[in-house]
Amino acid sequence: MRIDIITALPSLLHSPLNDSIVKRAQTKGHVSVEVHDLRDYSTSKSRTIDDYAYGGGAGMVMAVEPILRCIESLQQDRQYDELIYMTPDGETFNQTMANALSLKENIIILCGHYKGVDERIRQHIITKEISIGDYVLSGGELAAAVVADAVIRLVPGVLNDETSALTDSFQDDLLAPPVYTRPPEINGWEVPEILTSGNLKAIELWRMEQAMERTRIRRPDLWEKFNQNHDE
Ligand code: 6GU
Repeated sequence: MRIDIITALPSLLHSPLNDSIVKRAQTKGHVSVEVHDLRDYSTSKSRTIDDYAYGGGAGMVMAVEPILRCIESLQQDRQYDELIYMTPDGETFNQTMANALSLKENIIILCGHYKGVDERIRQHIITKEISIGDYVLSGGELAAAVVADAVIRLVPGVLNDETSALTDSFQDDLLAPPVYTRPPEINGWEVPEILTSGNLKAIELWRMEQAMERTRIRRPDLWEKFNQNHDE
């Protein structure tokens, strides 16, 4: 899979995409992530990418031309399955969207800034608009890093048995059960006996019960969804 991220602030993306699982996914060749500085596609000497809003009012608008030039140059080399715009008024990101995006071959992620991009880019170029939740960030970069991380770890081959996504929270509409490691007791705090029993069937059952109980108490909305899917 290839992910091209277009941004006015490339440095905000370098650190989150160059560590841990996301870095390993790139070195192992499962994914390549390229960050593009929108200013490189400006036509002005001062590398401007924004302009005043028509109709007046506070705040600048990201102009059509640099974005078009950048996207068109990327499209010369490959076809893109999805052109995503990161914006607080997009569809709220979730694990289902992450799963779907992890199956795509090539995607572009455009990070919004200032008052956003000229509406014509959204109307004619963008195929999907994503928000990561109901709060406002200074720009789409951190949101793009969140989406890229969630997607990359799901790309086939990226995770091994130990880090398998199958046991993640949300993967089956349930939160993950609690986990413990050595020592078996510290400060009088004990590991649940069943986990040291060696009874694999009983442990699996206990984890399922814990996951269900946790979901019921913490996320009644997910719990309802889980029950609907398991009623049929
Ligand atoms: Cl995608 N962008 C910005 N600026 N703020 C956000 C967001 C995106 N998602 C949630 N808040």
